[in-house]
Amino acid sequence: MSKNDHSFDTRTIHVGERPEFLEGSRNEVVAPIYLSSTYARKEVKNPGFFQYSRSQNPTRFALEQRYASLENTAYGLGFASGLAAEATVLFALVKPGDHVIGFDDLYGGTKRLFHQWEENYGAKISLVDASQPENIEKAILPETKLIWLESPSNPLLKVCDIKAIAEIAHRHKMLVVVDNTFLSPYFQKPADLGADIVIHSITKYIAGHSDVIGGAIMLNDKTLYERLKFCQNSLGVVPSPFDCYMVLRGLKTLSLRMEKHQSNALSIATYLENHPKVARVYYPGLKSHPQYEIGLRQASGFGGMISFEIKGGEKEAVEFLESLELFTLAESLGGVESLIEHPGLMTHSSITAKERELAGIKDSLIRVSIGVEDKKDLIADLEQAFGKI
Ligand code: P1T
Repeated sequence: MSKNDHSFDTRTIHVGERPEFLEGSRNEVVAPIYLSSTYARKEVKNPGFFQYSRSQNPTRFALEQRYASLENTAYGLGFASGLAAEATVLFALVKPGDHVIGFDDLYGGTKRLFHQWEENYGAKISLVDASQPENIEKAILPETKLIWLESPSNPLLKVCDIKAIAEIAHRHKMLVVVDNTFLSPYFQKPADLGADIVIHSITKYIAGHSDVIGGAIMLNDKTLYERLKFCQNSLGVVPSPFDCYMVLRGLKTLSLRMEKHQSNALSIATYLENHPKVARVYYPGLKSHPQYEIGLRQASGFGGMISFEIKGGEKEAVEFLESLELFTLAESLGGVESLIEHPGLMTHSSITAKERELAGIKDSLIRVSIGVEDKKDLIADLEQAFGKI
């Protein structure tokens, strides 16, 4: 039985941990961190598997095996950040004159990267509301190469039908990229739904402890993998061995963490939905969410991210955020500690106010990454902060 035949929870712990090249010679239960930047060869023309750490490194190799295993794909690639993974996909696949269709609700840094690609490299990008698949179909041009999705999206938690969009894309010979950061492979496996490329900001749930910046690409197609691996090495956008080790370690508790993030989030979303000072709650696990049924069909859970609009505007939102004591006011998400932020002034400030308005990101919007603390303490902190405004 190979390690990849085991269930998801077992694979988060074991895949890659004891690579075959360790067997026989060493007996650590936890694989060491391989820091060497280069590898000796016995013969000039026979370099062996490891040559130079930018091209491949044993700790990264272990992690890439685990990435592939968890997303049910043939291949995994590690990157220095989520944005490094994204830039590599654009570098490898989007040339001047090519067209990309993106979800109109995406992480602000991803939109900023798209704008750079448009301005400096002559690509065309259209952002559409992908929660209605027909909007994708309408935006297709003869030169469209990629469709770029997040589901749920950042920060409005919109859900799109990955399978339906993949069918449209493949009919038109286009590729689908899904950023699976918000659910992690514990709750959703986009490649099983037809996505060609799965992307992660590893910084978030996969590493899980707010102490690593990392990215990943998982995919099945060998030619595409070889192209992306070539670009990973030529651009040099690789993670350090220490960061790879941190992710291998963090991943071992992914299943436990995701369950707790989700059960806390469901209770807190319900609390917020009933709060008199809250105008609207965005959480895919609430029956009131417009794409609740799609989420239920394509994922096994709804995750730990919630956004909500506070009654009032920016002033009330800022007062509320600055009154919290247990929630940490910070960008990022997916760590064990609860984080809270104002998308308009923080994570999505790199796009214009006009673009935020078009995407529906209001000044009263607050985004919460629910941690794994005791939910009673989290609700008590929210309650005292609501009391201050
Ligand atoms: O930060 P980095 O590891 O480079 O990942 C970028 C990224 C990509 N995709 C999604 C869905 C993301 O949320 C992010 C990063 N997001 C934040 C820092 C944030 O607070 O939303």
